[in-house]
Amino acid sequence: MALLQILHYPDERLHTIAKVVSKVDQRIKTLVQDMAETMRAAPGIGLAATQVNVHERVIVLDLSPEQNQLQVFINPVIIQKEGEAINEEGCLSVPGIYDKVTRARKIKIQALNEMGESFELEAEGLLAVCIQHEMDHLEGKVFVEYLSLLKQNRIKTKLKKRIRETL
Ligand code: K1U
Ligand code: ZN
Repeated sequence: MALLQILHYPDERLHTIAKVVSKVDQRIKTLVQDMAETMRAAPGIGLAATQVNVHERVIVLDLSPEQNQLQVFINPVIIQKEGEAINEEGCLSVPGIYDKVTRARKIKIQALNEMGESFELEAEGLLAVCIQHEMDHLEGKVFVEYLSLLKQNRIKTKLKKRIRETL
């Protein structure tokens, strides 16, 4: 397994739209394992392939306290949405920034698992928030883009300053 580098906002590569995975082969299985290791090491509860500069429709999540219940979503599609909920979000690509985002309260998704098998899942609460947040990454969207332009510019300035200070 390998630790992958996580891209940081405002890196333009975070705005790439991911391609559909045509075959769940050994390359995708290795990517899933590397993404899981990278997410757990960060530490985080989710990761989209876009964040590690791989522009294919792959998401990993682990919301368990022991970090031992990996959930894999390949080519995820939202097939039902219900209601609205506002939740505080964070992002490994926007370190140290947390803010409220409005999303669907309940969703039903269809995806492939790491064996290439199709499944459907109903989600609400943190699971629904994370799935929608990670699916946005696959569309090239970062959660701060739901915030006002003033907030987005402040975040960009802060993160660029942090990058300069670490060089
Ligand atoms: O996409 C990402 O960068 C992962 C992100 C997922 C997420 C969390 C909360 C709301 C929406 C999306 C994170 O994992 S941020 C870090 C985090 O939430 C966390 C880290 C350690 C322990 C518990 C939570
Ligand atoms: Zn994120």
